[in-house]
Amino acid sequence: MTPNSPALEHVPVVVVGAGPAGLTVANLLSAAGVRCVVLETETRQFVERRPRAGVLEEWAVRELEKRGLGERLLAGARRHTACEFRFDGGRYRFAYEELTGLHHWVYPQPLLVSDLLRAYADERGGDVRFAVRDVAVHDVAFDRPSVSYTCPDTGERRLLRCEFVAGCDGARGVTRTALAGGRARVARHDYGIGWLALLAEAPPSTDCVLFGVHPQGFAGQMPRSPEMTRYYLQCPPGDDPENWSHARVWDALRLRLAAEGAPEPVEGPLIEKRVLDMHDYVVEPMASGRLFLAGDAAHLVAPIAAKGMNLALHDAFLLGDALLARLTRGDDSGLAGYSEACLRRVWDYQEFSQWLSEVYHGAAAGDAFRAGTALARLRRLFSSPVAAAAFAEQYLGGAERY
Ligand code: RFL
Repeated sequence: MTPNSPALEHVPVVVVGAGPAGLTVANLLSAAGVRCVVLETETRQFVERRPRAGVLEEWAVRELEKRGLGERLLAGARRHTACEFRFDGGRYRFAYEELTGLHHWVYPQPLLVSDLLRAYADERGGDVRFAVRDVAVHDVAFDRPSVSYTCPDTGERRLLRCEFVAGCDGARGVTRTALAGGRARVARHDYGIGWLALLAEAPPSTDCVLFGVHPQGFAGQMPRSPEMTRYYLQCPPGDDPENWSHARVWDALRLRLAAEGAPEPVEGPLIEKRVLDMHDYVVEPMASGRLFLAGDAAHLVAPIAAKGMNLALHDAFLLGDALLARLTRGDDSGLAGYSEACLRRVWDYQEFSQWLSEVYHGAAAGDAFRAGTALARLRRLFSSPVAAAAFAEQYLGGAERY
């Protein structure tokens, strides 16, 4: 090493990103005694507060529990057994647990991230480096890849030499671009729709998720806690959140979620207001050489069906297990089949989100034909037990095989 070269360390695995995917991989490794370093561009306080997802599928929670990561979640999460559709002025409760025996768990993503950080960093003394800058991945085509970054305290450039890199840095990360020199295929889908995503400091008006299908646009209510509710309002893509005053938001929610005999949304301060342009992508394959992507770094699913965090966890379980098999037993089979095993569920969930998008947005498409077929899809859920069972299975991610 020359005096100007970056400070060098060796570690078996570098995990880029301290979201649900990266922290789950890190926990699996550290629980088995395999060292890793997690690099994160934000501060700990920021990642523990960033509001996002809230709906977890039962298989994901069971898997966290099996790995000793579910205790706090099971103590604090709420079980949801039904959702409600509102259309044509009526309310239609869809009791999915009765159909499948499965339910959703509602647990805000920042709480899950805190639990995972506590288990990895506080309880096991795992290495997470927050607020790092200029992360770059090198030489993933070779046996000794490395990851470099700038240390926030000293401004010094550091180099971590490793055997494997887990790219868990989300939709805006850098690891995706290091895949096979940028030659991975990225399949994209743009819905041409925006959602105004809102967090209200107010209790939900009902105990369950609400989907309002209305000619003026979709509206959704997702309870997060007894004091906090997430709402969505369909809007033009690229809309400015400032176009949505407090009064306009609550008028639109009342209108689009209105139904005979239904309580109105409970008004409260809006502590988050941002426009999401609804789009999806899938990177194929999710791995190249010594780099393995997991979660939003590899695939984005618009939050239409609340699938993103579940997929991130699914990847992380597979990747953690596969890395352990390789590093502790020399068994390469998990890593070899990793991308394919993840993508089967990813594509299934993408297809379901696309199907559901038409149900939510068809009525407001300004096209009588699309409005008619979207309504037919909705009615079928409440008239055909077979259609209802199929929907419930997809909504809960409960298929026996993907
Ligand atoms: P994350 O959570 O984005 O974590 C990535 C981490 O990497 C850091 N990072 C970097 N670190 C190092 N170097 C770099 N160059 C870096 N660049 C970025 C970031 O700071 C971050 O800490 O990705 P991960 O782990 O893959 O997890 C994915 C989930 O966060 C995401 O899929 C869900 O939030 C999606 N989603 C939902 N999913 C569900 O399953 N159920 C839901 O109910 C649900 N609701 C939602 C959602 C996403 C939403 N937004 C904001 C798009 C609701 C919303 C509004």
